Amino acid sequence: MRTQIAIIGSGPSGLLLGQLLTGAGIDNVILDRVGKDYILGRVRAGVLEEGTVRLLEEAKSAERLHAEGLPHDGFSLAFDGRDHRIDLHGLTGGKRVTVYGQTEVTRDLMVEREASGAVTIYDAANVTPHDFDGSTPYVTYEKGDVTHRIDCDFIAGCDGFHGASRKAVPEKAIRTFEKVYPFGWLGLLADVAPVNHELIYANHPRGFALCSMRSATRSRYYIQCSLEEKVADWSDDRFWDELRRRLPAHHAEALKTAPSFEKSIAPLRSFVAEPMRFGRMFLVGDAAHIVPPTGAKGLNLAASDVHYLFEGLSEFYGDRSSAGIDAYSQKALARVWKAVRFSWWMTTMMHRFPDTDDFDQKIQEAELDYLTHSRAASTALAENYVGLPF
Ligand code: RFL
Ligand code: PHB
Repeated sequence: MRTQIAIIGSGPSGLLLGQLLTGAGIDNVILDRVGKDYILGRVRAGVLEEGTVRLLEEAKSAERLHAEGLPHDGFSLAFDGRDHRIDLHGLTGGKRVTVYGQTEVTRDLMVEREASGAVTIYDAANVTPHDFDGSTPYVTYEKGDVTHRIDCDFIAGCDGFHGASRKAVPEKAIRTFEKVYPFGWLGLLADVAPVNHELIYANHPRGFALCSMRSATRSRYYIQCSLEEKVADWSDDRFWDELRRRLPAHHAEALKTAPSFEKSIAPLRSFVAEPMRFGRMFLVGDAAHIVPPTGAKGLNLAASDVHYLFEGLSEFYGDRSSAGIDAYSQKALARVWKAVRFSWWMTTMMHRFPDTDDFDQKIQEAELDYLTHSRAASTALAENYVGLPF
């Protein structure tokens, strides 16, 4: 088989890139090591920046998002028993975010891809990029007992943090930066009305908590937990009790509960691989970088990478200029590092660290106090939360 762009990974990065390329008449094939249902079973991000929504519109996959997504003009920071609202809309001159689950984004992109007739190969084993250092790269994969080969012009590594693309790069060609946090998030999904119409990020002596949602009838809640915790040890009742303890009293009293239908623990990590281009292979999204979910940036960064790469590839095929693909890594990384900084900062400000001493604790409290009483500081938070321009 031959295509122009072989895309490894059918998560939001791969699917969004695929849709934009197909729309521009650039042939592409997507390969994923798992099946469609498995991908749609993953519960992840919930908050979309305006730039991400714009790209989904460009990919003709935003109809349901506009009908069902929830526009949010602000969120709450809760600490010391109180709520402090961050007025995203007012502080950023009219910007907002949209609450719409990653699962739904993925589903919408898959539906559009199927309608377009573009090829997706699910359950492809041992997907491997080859010869991206030269001018004739190709990808191999196994299906049944047969090894297949796809020749292409470029490879897009959209295969997430544990994917094969980054691992195929020789060690001396890549530099990585990493920070692993000493806790995780235990998340729960339940069909019950959210405790508040906007998100609540809570800093509490017992640990961080986040009240988010997927719709007016589906809530997504998280609590900070130790990395040794096992999901099996967390009954729904234990989760609800712990969440209540970490919220200001008026929210704790208003919290409605229902049986959960998903519970999982996610570790928190900051990670960046540099550069994001290796000859004719590009890394995109989580394949190149990971942020802790506190700033809601992971999926949105994947979208901005896709934007830069799509621009570069369009220029390559349209104007026969490689200026755009040559600038991809530098442009993407400049935005990535700002989101890495923001996510690290918000994580540090909102969580309890096991080795925090009294001094660190006082600094955290002063930071929250300053943030919520200074318009300049609130504006900096809001500007990053709604997403830096791309
Ligand atoms: P994905 O989604 O991991 O998709 C990668 C795809 O590649 C496939 N794959 C392979 N295919 C072939 N061969 C291989 N060897 C392969 N290895 C992997 C996988 O099966 C998969 O289908 O990466 P992508 O597309 O770059 O998308 C990134 C986002 O998924 C991620 O950044 C976000 O989910 C992060 N995130 C959040 N981001 C936000 O912008 N806002 C949020 O509110 C937000 N909340 C979150 C989050 C992530 C979380 N977890 C679980 C890590 C909340 C949580 C709890
Ligand atoms: C979510 O709804 O899953 C979510 C929302 C905001 C975050 C992280 C996750 O910062």
